[in-house]
Amino acid sequence: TSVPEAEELRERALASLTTARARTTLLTSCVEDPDLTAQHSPLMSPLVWDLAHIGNQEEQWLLRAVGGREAMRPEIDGLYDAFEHPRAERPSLPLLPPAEARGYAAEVRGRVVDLLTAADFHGSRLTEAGFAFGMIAQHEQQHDETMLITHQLRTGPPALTAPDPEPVPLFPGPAEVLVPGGPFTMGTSTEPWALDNERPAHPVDVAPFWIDTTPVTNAAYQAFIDDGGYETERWWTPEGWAHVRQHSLTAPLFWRRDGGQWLRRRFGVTEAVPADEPVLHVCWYEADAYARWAGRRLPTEAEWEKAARHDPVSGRSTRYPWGDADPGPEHANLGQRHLRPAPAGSYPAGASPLGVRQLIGDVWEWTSSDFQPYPGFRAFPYKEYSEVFFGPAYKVLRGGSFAVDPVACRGTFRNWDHPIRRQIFSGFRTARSEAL
Ligand code: AVJ
Ligand code: FE
Repeated sequence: TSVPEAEELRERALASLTTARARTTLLTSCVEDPDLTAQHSPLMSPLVWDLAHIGNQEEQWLLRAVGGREAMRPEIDGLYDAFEHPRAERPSLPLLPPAEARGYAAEVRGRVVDLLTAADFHGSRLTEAGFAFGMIAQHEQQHDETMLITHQLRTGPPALTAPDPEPVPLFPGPAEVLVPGGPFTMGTSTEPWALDNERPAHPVDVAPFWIDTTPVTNAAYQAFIDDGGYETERWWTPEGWAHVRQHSLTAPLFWRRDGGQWLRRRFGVTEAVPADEPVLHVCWYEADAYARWAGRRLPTEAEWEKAARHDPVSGRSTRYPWGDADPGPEHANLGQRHLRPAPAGSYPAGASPLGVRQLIGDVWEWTSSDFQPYPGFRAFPYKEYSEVFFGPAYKVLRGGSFAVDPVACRGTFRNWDHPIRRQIFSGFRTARSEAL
C-alpha cells in the first residue's frame, strides 16, 4: 500500500465509525435510562442491549480478530450473542446498565482508534481495504436502524425530531418503464466493503419486464384497502390469507381509522396518512396481495437489481442507479436525515438511466425472492451473518430505507426478513412480465 492510499483508508474507516457512533449516541441519549432498559415490543431488544452488542461485536472483530487483543470482559460475550438469546428473552438478562454499556462501547472505540493508526490494510482478507472496519461500521448502522424501529414502536411523547423532506413537484410519470431483457451482472466482486451475501459478481439473464418508476404510495395502497383487499381471499397466498385472518390485519402497521380518514402514529406524533408518500410498514404478504390486486406482481430480486444497476448504454452494472458516485443528499433519502420517506417521485438526480426513482433510500422494497446464496458464495467472515438465514423462511428486501446510512447501502446490498414482518421500514414497488 502506498502511504496516501493507507491514509485514505484509515480516514474512511474512522469517519464511518465516527458517523455511526454519533447516531448510536443520539438514539440512546434522547430518552431517559428507564426507556433504554425497558422492552418496547417483544419483537425488539431493549435499546441498552443493542448498545452493548454494538460494542461487543466491535471488540470481537476489531480488537480481538484484527488486533489480536485479549477479551476485555469475556463473561459478557454470551449476553450479547444474538443466537444465544432471542429478543423476547433479552430484558431478563443481567445486561450492563446504561452507564456501563456506554462506558464499555466507548472504551472499545478508544482502543480501536489507537489500533487504526497502525492498521495494515493488506495484512489479511479481513483487513484488506479496511473491510473489517467497514463491516463494523455497517453493523453499528444496522443496529441503529433497529433502534430506530424500537423508537417507532415505543409509545409516549416524541424523543426524536428531524426536518421533513423538501416538497417536490408532482411526479409527471410514466408510472412504469420497460427494462429490456438479456444478461446483466448481479452482485459484486470489487466493492471493497460489500458483505459476503453480495458476492461474487455473476451474470443473470432476465426476461424483459415492466417496473414501477416509484414505490407504491399510501393513496394507491388505500385504494386496495377501500376495495376490500384485506377481505378478499383471492389476492392472498394461502399463508398470507391465514396470517391476515389470524391477526385481523386491516391496514399497514401504525394506521388507525378515525371516522372517514386514516391516521398513523409516527415517532410519537399522530398525523393523517400522507397520500403521496411511499407506503411503509407492510409485510411481504400485504405487498404480494396488493400486487395481485393491481394485476401485477412483486419484482424478483434479480429484476430489482437489474432495474437499479444495469446501464443499457454501457452494458455495465453501476454501484447505484445514478452511477458510481457515493450517495449524496440529492440522490436519495438515506441516513435518518428525515424520519419518513419522501413523496413518490422525489430525487430525480437519483433516478436510474431508464428513469426509475427512489430505488435507493426511502423504503426497503420487498422482492418476490427467497434469501439464497449467489453461485460461488463463501461465508465471510462468519456464517451467522448470512449463511444461517438462507432458505425459504426469509424474503429479500432491497434498496434501503430513510433509516439506512450510506455506508450500509449499495445497489448490491441485500436485506432479508420473515414475510410477516412489518415493524421494519418496508414498502415495495410492483412489476409485470412483458407480454411476448
Ligand atoms: C441484515 C438487517 C437482517 O439486523 O438481523 C445485525 C443485520 N446482523 N447484526 C439483522 C445484523 C447481525 C441483520 N439484517
Ligand atoms: Fe448484530
